[in-house]
Amino acid sequence: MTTVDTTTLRARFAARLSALYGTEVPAYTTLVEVSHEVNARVIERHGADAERLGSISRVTAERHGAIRVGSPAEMAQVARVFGALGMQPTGFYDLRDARPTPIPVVSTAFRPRDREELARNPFRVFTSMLVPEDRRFFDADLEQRLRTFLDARQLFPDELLTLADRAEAEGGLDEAAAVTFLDLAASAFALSPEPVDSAWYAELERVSSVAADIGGVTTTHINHLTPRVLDIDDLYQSMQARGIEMIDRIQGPPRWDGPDVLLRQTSFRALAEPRRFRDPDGVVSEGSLRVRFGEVEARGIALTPAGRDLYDRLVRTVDERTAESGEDRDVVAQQVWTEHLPATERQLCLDGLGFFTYRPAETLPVGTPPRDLRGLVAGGWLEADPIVYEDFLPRSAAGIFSSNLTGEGSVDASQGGAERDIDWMSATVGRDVAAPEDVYAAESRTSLEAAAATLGVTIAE
Ligand code: OOG
Ligand code: NI
Repeated sequence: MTTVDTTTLRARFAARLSALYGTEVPAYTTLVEVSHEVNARVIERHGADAERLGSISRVTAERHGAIRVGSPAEMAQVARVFGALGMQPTGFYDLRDARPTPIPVVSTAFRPRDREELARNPFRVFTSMLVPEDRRFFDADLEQRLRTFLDARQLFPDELLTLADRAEAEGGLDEAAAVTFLDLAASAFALSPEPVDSAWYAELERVSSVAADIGGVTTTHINHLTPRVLDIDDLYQSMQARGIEMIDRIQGPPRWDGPDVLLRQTSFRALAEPRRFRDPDGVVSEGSLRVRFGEVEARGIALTPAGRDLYDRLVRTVDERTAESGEDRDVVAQQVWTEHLPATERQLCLDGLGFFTYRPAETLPVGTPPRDLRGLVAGGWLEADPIVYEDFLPRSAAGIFSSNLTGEGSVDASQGGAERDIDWMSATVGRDVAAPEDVYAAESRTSLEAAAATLGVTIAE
């Protein structure tokens, strides 16, 4: 019996979700088409250089999904489904203190962590869960009713979870079981035709439309599925040229002449989708909800903690200068970047701001190699290859959530919030939630140790 291994399962699942989402949100198909055109143009312009942060086959298949669940029990089940696909919880994001609009969720991203696995298929899913215990959003009575509602629903059928556990334990499934697993998994994320209880949905919507999207219905669904492009400015213009109205800017770092870092994202709001509603008198009527998205992203180099601190400082500087001068944010950001960030990838590496892997240079200099990383790179002993940023940005995530809101919601800042952090998330999913910077640092260190061993040096730092 042929075994469908973890990697193949993940690739097939990503392709299934993409096909499903395309039938649900037709503008997504346009977005994918335009992304392919943009990527082909970049490859034509820059050749092999364009693939420095990922091969064209990886980038073409690359997607991130966003889903939302309601409770720790549901989160733990999601972890099992993604565990079967080789996707591990990575990073912790608390959107409850997002500005300008707090969102009552905390999140992690399920993704492969291993470089080779990422190269084969980098599918990742930003997964958020409600915090009904947070008094800033939900009073005791609403919390109680919300939890009762969430406890009564089942997002993932038992058969799916059993197959997921088997796939994870055995590193794959035979073809027949794989087909069943993929069918069940994809349909768990499809939009349900079940009528929405309109009074319950509206009550939650008064708190937050994200709360209603999660806790107002008995199923979950993909909120968006995001392709990756090699030139997001070209993509933005090309979509507008096709008559699709984009949000007013690209989020994250600006376009500039230096190295791309972290993540740039932009999106359009999907059209309202027909949904059925059940009114308090039991009558079912046709209505619509507008909660889904077309998002697209371009990825850059992962930043070290020092690089990330600098990034956060630059973002604040851009905020301040934009507020003071009234100039366009993108123009200001480009100036600030040019003033403070190294203009080359090599300098980003030498300044310890970006994460890189290292390998011995093809032609080594003569003499004795120095014993420090900087000296080895500067002296031409080591070649540095950038590590691509595989995670998310809290501020952009908050932006995506907010552009999704139908109303302002209501937050009572005088109330205490429930404590949530990465350790709480680890306990909830029953797996270690890794901090992204630790994953990048380990990869960088491993490559450096191997390269140093080849050169016969012991790094002194
Ligand atoms: C998730 C928003 C975060 C991103 O790309 O930053 C996100 C959501 O809307 O559920 O997907
Ligand atoms: Ni997203």
